[in-house]
Amino acid sequence: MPTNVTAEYLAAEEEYRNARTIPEKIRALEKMYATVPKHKGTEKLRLQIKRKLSELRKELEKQRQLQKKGGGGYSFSVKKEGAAQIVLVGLPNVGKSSLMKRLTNVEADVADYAFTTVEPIPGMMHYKDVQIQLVEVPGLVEGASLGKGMGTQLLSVIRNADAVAIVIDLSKDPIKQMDLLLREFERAGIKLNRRRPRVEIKRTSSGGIIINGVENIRGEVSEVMKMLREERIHSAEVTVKEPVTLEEFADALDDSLVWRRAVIIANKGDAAGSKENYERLLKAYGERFKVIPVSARRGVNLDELKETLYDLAGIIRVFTKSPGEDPAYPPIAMKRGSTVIDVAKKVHKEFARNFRYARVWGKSVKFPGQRVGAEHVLEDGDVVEIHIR
Ligand SMILES: Nc1nc2c(ncn2[C@@H]2O[C@H](COP(=O)(O)OP(=O)(O)O)[C@@H](O)[C@H]2O)c(=O)[nH]1
Ligand SMILES: [Mg+2]
Repeated sequence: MPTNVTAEYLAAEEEYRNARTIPEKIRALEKMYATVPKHKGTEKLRLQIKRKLSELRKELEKQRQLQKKGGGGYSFSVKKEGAAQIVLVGLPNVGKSSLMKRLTNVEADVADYAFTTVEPIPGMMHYKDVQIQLVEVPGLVEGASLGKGMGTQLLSVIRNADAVAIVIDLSKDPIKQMDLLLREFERAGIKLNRRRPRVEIKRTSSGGIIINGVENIRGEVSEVMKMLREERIHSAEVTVKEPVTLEEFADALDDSLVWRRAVIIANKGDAAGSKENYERLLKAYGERFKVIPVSARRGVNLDELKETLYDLAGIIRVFTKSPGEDPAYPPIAMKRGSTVIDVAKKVHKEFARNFRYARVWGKSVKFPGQRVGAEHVLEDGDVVEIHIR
């Protein structure tokens, strides 16, 4: 135990020792983590706390699964439809249902009191020839991740989605809302607009641990070895592709974490005080999140919102065509980063198997009808003509 911890830390540690339930333990550990002085000498301690938190998070999830099997709990999972699934998350009463009504085909209930919506409600947003599924998640409340108000179920809906749209009410303090939401996400192991540190782990059947890029580890390598042992990785080729701290290395190893792209929808832009609140929100979170101000009530800025959600979905539209014919309609929705061969596979197995080359028109090529190979990466709106043997 480092000697230089604070009284607050010791109190939190005492609380942890006395904690009996998993949520109590999690709260106490979070306090410990928050009150530990951040310097080199406490790095191992912080790692230990994070590790314990990750274990508890997994345990909580396991309990939930068991409850579900026993018929004692609900499962809120929403079947994915369309090209991507985006969840709308926020506190109660921020205007999620109103936005669903504006953006999709659902008849969502809008009401002036909290907790109108008690289970996730999906709806389809049709934009640029693509169907994107939006899911309204019932209002998150403080402690949701610890099981309050169906919180763990709701958070698992969020974990399963492709991307997250956080809805903030500009008629109220936006920072308070964000702090509460981000704390719940953090507890649930959902990382927004961050990416998994680039550490690759290839398990091998023998040969022990080999580390490539060891100079990228900003900390003691013996700690890394210990983490791997604790994860029962005894033989593997580990490649550290960018500089990482020990905590970042731990995050890369932690398979209880999910990494998702997110934007902030700043709603009620028509309300009193909304301008100041928007400025505050932008100042605090504008670097990490795209913030898009709207008014669901007045229908303001909804086209830009659709464009933002489309972009968030991370999909591209690809039009296929046969030689001498016009492009087929509608286009196929593909994940961003998809290649010509990915499209061929989606069209027909034979196309992929007998692929020779393709001609492409659009943003990804230098001139119209350019001849490209199987691994050519496509862009939104491209037209592809596949030539087979
Ligand atoms: N002023 C204003 N009120 C809004 C706006 N959007 C929703 N509301 C109101 O906020 C309340 C809650 O809306 P609702 O969509 O049910 O929120 P939810 O609980 O997040 O689904 C209702 O009284 C809505 O009329 C908006 O853009 N401006
Ligand atoms: Mg609602």
